[in-house]
Amino acid sequence: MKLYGDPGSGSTRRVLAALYHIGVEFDFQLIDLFKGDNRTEEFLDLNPNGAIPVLVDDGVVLYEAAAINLYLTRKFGSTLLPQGRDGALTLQWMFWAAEHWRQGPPALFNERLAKPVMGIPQDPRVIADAEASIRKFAAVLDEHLANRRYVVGDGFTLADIDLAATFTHLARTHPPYAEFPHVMAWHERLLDEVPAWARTRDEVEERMGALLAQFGAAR
Ligand SMILES: N[C@@H](CCC(=O)N[C@@H](CS)C(=O)NCC(=O)O)C(=O)O
Repeated sequence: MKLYGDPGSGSTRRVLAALYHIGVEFDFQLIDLFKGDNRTEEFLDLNPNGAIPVLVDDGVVLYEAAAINLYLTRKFGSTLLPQGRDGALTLQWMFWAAEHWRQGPPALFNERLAKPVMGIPQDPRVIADAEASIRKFAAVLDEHLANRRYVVGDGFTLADIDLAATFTHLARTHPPYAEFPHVMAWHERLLDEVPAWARTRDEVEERMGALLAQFGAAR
């Protein structure tokens, strides 16, 4: 089994967290977006979108982190996708994360991290729209988490992974999550209680630190 990605990428992190949590052995191939590794003919054959992560296993080539994680949970029978009703709720939150929750944060990544690194001026309107979207959906998640330790049931699932992924560049992109105490407390709990989540956070920070130092950018 081989994963193509970058430990600094929030989407790659979702799959790495699942692999570590399940405890699967795998090979890792770094796809450095800044070097254009995602635009080579070889990589585009795996994912014509030129995006990471990609998993190759036994002749199966998969892109989209959520699809890869669903494949892994089925292959290894992991509780990351619970049975029955909680399984349906896990899927509900994964789709919600893709359709709503993860819309604003990539815009903040572009405006507050990528553009300054490339010397391009920020667009305050894009930032305002992204923050409005984040606040709208964070209010829903905050209420859901008011009396819960995890997003679904009483354990870590793919729903937590897909939602918590937007915390990956928190220190660099400043989404207004601090206004939502239950969301903040849930994310802290994941870092405290789920070793795979803390490990991927550390790997993100190490990779981003090296990348930003390379570009001479302040973190
Ligand atoms: N919906 C995809 C998103 C993948 C994605 O956008 N990956 C980013 C890195 S986090 C990427 O490869 N960007 C490079 C590009 O699209 O050119 C998933 O969940 O896997």
